[in-house]
Amino acid sequence: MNMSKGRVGRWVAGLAIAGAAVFASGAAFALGQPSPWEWSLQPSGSPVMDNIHWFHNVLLTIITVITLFVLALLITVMVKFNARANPVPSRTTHNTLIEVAWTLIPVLILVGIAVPSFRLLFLELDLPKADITIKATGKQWYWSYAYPDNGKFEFDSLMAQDKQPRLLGVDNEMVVPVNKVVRVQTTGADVIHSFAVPAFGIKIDAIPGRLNETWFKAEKTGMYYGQCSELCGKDHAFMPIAVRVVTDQEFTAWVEDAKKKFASATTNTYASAADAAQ
Ligand SMILES: [Cu+2]
Repeated sequence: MNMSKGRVGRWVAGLAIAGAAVFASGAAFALGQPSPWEWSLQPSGSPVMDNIHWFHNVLLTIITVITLFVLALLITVMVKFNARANPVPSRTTHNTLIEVAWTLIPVLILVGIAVPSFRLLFLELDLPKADITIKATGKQWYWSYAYPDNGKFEFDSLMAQDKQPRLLGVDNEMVVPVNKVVRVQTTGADVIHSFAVPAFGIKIDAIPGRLNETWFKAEKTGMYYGQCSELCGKDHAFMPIAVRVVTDQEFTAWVEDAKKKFASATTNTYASAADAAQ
């Protein structure tokens, strides 16, 4: 008996140490990109992601309490009502109070989950008035970004082998101003892709012949990375999304540069999207 208690004690101690190690390594969380030993969501960079974090933690708490409760019931049944401990079983078949409780309580829990769940869905789907619109076109295998509000230029964004973080760095980043509502419209030029940036809490399919939209508001300047999240062919894993969030002045300056730099590179995605729709 004492032996097994000691073993359980060592187990618990071992788990605690492992947990602490994971926490310590997690302390080096980088904003906007995955980090080694990451075991939860990326740090939030937008109001939507703040809400996703909150909802995730609430659900995790509810699930944990329910699981522990069921575990306690199971252990009670195993210890108190096994054939040896309880040779003459009770012949009870109904208990109105318990039956009402085990119906009503789960219903209340589900309703309690549904309310914030719908609130979050509406937050994600109801676009606030946009300060800037960017059209992201998924192609095999890179992204093109068009800035219809800022001079209609468009450019391609390809993974850059020589850039860090590995497999996430690109040659031409998507640039957006900080604390502005950015409307992202997505479409696919060939097959279905998916535009996803975890720190902003966005993931939306880019479908040929259709225009989807989502939004984010980056609350801090810096780099934010995402990836195509729909299996789209051979180089699906190598079409990262890199978003550089800058101040208003930096954004204005970048737009002026980009207009010149990408003037000749302007391709006709509107035409190709129309082709795909036919
Ligand atoms: Cu893709």
